[in-house]
Amino acid sequence: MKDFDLSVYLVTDRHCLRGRDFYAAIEEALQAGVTLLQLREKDASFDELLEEGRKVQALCRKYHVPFLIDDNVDVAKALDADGVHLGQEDEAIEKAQAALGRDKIIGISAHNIEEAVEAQRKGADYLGVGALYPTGSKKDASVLAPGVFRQVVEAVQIPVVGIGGIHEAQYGDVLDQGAAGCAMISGILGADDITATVKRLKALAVQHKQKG
Ligand code: 3NM
Repeated sequence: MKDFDLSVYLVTDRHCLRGRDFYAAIEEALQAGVTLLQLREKDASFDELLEEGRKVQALCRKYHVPFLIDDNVDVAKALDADGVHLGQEDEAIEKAQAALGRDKIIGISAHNIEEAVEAQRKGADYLGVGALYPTGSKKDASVLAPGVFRQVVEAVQIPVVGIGGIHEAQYGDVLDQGAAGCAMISGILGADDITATVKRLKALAVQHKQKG
């Protein structure tokens, strides 16, 4: 049984660190309570990803946080990561399931109801849906039309996380639209105070759960 908590989901990007050390910033976020981590380093080579991945995975294990790899099933397999996050490439899910086995977490990016329903049918464990707000962290991200996020959440039974331009100020609104959590780069790694921010996000998630 896959057990994961999407509520405060950290996606890495070494370009969003505001001068901080990559591993120190990640460890600070994990220690403060991030619930899931995705290594997403678009300009890293296979070998760099393996090397970085090993270090980040060790940190994740220390804090008992599942460790996912963006877009690279081979690296996920080599590291025995807890899962992958994939885009909309043909047969992405089938290939990942074949390579990694059925007990790994597979997240899929979806941008509309059709993609979301199809990803669920093929066995995705969760969906990342965005961009919800303008973001400087992904050049080709386009902001979804109002209402699409909620429609996607209502169209599927698997959990959905919001992504794209989400900071503390938007976090509660995204949960109110039915999200199981938010995936964030700059909202965490670029925060003035990573520890305080993650702790406040966690508190908001708990409050939201209690609200029902
Ligand atoms: N995917 P930040 S937006 C990795 O829309 C990613 O699918 C997106 O970074 C999508 O939290 C995005 O700094 C960037 O906005 C998220």
